[in-house]
Amino acid sequence: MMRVLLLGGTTEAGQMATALFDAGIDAVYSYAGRTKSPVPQPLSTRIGGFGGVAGLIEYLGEKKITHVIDATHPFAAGMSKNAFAACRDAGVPLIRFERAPWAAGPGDNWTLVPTINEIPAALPDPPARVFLAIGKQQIGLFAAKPQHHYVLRLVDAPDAELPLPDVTVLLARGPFTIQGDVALMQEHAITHVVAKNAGGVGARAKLDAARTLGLPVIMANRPILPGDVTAGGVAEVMAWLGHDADRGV
Ligand code: 3Y8
Ligand code: NAP
Repeated sequence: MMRVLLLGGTTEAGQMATALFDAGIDAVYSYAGRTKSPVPQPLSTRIGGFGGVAGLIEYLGEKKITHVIDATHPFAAGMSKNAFAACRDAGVPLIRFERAPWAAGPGDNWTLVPTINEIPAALPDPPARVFLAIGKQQIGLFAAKPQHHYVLRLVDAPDAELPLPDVTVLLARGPFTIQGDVALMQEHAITHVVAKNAGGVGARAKLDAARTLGLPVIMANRPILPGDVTAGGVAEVMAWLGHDADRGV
């Protein structure tokens, strides 16, 4: 009997959840528990870590999971690596949902750096006004460049003092719009935009807004993830499960 574990936390995972639900497939949606009130999903939902690879192997056995879909964010490298190792050791088939990385187009002024760690060094020395749209997990890196005014966009209010002397915090959860991001950048007189190469649609607006305003973007490339069984879309994953998305069970 098929039972799917869907590792979520992205727009595409939400789309995957709807397809699984519509096909009547027994599936559970998994959030890490990073945000206070995650978007509800049509599937039964679990929240929180598994307890590393060993914890995930135990979960797969206990819940009799027959397939795992890794639809986590391209920067959720820890989860993807754990899922790969646990599924390999437990002999459970795994597919990773891979959204295409963004590529610069005409009018874009992007500086690509290998990882988030290299972003502060790519910022100018004279004081600038930087839109930091990378969430809050790596904010500490920017304490190396305290001279800038940072505008931070977070999902939840920070629970601790931010390590930046000159910062404005905006609370918002995506997906975002170009108009909204143009207005935000104008209102805060942004001179530089910082982003992760997340791909997908939910975080794309700020790049189009930056192009509209002729602003430079400093972007971190995504980590290399294990496993070569990947899918670029919901229908491909459903076919991998042996279900045609539009035919249902
Ligand atoms: C907890 C689930 C949906 C999913 C929506 C996508 C789109 C909007 C854009 C900006 C960039 C950022 C951040 C972002 C986006 C979608 C998607 C995406 C970027 C939620 C969610 C969870 C998270 C975790 C959160 C991280 C943070 C990253 C904010 C829910 C809303 C910056 C990534 O406060 C924290 O600790 C936040 C942590 C991981 C990155 C970071 O390092 O701080 N996402 N985001 C998931 C869980 O618990 O498992 O609350 O509903 C999901 C979404 N965030 O169904 O509509 O699919 O990417 N999320 C980035 O891309 O750079 C915001 O502001 O422009
Ligand atoms: P991460 O660094 O890759 O993973 C750290 C640990 O968090 C994992 O080892 C696991 O804990 C737990 N975890 C992560 N995703 C989980 C999930 N979907 N279900 C259950 N446990 C999970 O993760 P992250 O980058 O902090 O991302 C956390 C969540 O936010 C993910 O759902 C991801 O899709 C979403 N998200 C992340 C980003 C981003 O920029 N990183 C952007 C948008 C959405 P254990 O080891 O205890 O199992």
